[in-house]
Amino acid sequence: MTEILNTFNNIEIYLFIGILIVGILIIFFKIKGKKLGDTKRPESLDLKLASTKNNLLGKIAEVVKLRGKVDEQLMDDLEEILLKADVGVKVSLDIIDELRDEIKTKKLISVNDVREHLEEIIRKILLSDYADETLKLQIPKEIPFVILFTGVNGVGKTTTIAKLAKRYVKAGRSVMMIAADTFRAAAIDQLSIWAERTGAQIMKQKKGADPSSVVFDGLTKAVNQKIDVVLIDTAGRQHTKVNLMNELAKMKRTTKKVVPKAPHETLLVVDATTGQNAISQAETFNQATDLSGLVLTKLDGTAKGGIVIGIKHQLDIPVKLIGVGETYNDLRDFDVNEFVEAIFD
Ligand SMILES: Nc1nc2c(ncn2[C@@H]2O[C@H](COP(=O)(O)OP(=O)(O)O)[C@@H](O)[C@H]2O)c(=O)[nH]1
Ligand SMILES: [Mg+2]
Repeated sequence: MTEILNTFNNIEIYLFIGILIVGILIIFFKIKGKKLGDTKRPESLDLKLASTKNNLLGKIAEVVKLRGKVDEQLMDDLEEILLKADVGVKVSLDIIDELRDEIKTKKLISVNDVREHLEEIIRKILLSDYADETLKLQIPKEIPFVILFTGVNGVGKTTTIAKLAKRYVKAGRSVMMIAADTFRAAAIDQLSIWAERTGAQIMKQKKGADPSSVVFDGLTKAVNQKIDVVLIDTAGRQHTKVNLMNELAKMKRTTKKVVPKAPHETLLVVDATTGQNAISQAETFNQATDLSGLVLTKLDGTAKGGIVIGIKHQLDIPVKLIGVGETYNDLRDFDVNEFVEAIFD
């Protein structure tokens, strides 16, 4: 009898231990799964651009439904949506003019047809504006590949440099950051931290040093050490705008003394959330220094992504990179087809 009881107890104990092990395994894999999730794949672009999509296509659909008929009021309402979404004045007018033409020639009477044509016009403009562009940053045969970053304070220059450094280091390239924003000590410190975190080298001097001399020393060292990619961080502010522009011009001349074809890219970083302000910054900087492209940051969570549609049309400077968040994964090459798909599909 006691033997039977003992066996019974043993079975219970084995069962208990078995359940315990299974439980521990489940918890272990759950925690492991969470850890893997931290280095998750980049989120899809349509999620990042959801606010823009709602603000543009969502509003267009709403107005079309509310209005219900094709008339002047509808045209005005649609134009207002484009302007409010920061598509830009010129391109908004062009889009509406073309829509009027199509309504006339194709005798459109249904509001849904009008909506479809409007979307098609926007899509066409974007695709044709970028038809001849090669946007991907290319490391030339002769290194170093030198990128000069410009832009006013707070737009995301330093963060973009960090993201790009990480991208190249991950791809096995050597990277040097040059701290040519010598206007603020904090800027030099911030860049140093990012260099350490990303595994890039850094060339820096003290606050107030001549930015061009930092650039000269950095590039000379980069050439000697056969560094693949050099990322130059510049100040967003000077005592006057003229000072700032002169300084940028001098820095450009200096890069050419060391690497004749440099800078291979002169990128202006602009903050998408500032809307039309970003366009006027691009105009000012482009007058002072030939820009090869734009980096449009903070497109995540802003409804002002319409700026992408207008900026190339208005200024003929292509968007080359977009910032859609604060992690390393959140700097993307701008791909017009992907953008169009994210907004329209
Ligand atoms: N949400 C979001 N924030 C960004 C992005 N790019 C930069 N930021 C933030 O913008 C702020 C200013 O960036 P910083 O690189 O210091 O600007 P800088 O003055 O131009 O060098 C920081 O808090 C960044 O984290 C982006 O693409 N999305
Ligand atoms: Mg900075």
